[in-house]
Amino acid sequence: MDNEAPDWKFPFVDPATIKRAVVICHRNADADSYLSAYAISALLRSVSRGCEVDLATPEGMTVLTAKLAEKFPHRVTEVAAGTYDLYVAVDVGDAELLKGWKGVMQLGRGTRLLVDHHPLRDGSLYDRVVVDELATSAAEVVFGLFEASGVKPDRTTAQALLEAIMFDSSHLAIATGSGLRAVVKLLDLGAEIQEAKKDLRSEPDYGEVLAKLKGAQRLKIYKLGEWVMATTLVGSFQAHVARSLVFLGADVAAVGGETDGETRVSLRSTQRFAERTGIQLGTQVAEDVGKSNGGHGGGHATAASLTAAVGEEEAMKIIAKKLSELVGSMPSEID
Ligand SMILES: [Mn+2]
Repeated sequence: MDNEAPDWKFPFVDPATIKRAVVICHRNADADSYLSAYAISALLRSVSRGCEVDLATPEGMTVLTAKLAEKFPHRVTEVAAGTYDLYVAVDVGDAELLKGWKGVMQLGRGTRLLVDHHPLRDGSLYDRVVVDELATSAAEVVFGLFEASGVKPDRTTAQALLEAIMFDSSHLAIATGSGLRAVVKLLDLGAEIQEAKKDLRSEPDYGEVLAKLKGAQRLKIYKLGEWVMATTLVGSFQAHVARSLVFLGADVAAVGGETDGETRVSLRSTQRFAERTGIQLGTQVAEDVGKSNGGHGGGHATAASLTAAVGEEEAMKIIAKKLSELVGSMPSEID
């Protein structure tokens, strides 16, 4: 090999060597993960003509993502078929969320990339990582790859990126300057905000409605110093229920449930709680509690989740204890 190898842009290897690639979402792909993967596939096929790209969704996708996948169609595979020259994991956070694809990537001969906006905890699976923790969506990072490559996304790809950014930024409410700049450029490329809002609207899901109302019925309220913590148990939709409890006024919410022989817990807090206490739910609570109880965990400052090998009641006690240690105040239950 020539010592003065050219400085390849994305995918950071000679594109001519890539005949077959796979872009992998996190388990139960959400809109940001799927649409970012959809756009990466378009970028790959434009820098490596004739390259065949699979899009992988380990354990399927959410209801909204399935609807978006009809508008932004791509060949999707849940499990690996054959070998790949390139693996691109997108929006995954913890590599465990790649499920069976983690092992496939470890054994595969292809180049392994990560494109993400979650804090990187362990990059050992990848040959190269492109992570921007300040981005509110993986799609912003993907758009950055288009710009660095000098490739203009077509109108459909620009629309997909806009919808992913809007999905992950609460319709731009929490978008940062760089996110908004990306949005303006996508609009210039033909993407439309109204169309995005319409596409991201989802029909109420009966199971989700019941989970939220049952979660409210079983609610426990605690005072942690000056903060209000809400906890509850539901069999599914833990993340939706946790978000609803914060919407109702809790400073921090923990929602657990036992599914498929493991306990899953979703954590949410307000921005105000994160800023005043300095508590990062992803690294300081979810990762710590998950790891020390036979599971995994991770996420962002105000939104995180974990799995644990202890019962749901026990998991909630451990989380309450962890949060009270971090806040520096014993929990007192309000009835
Ligand atoms: Mn995301």
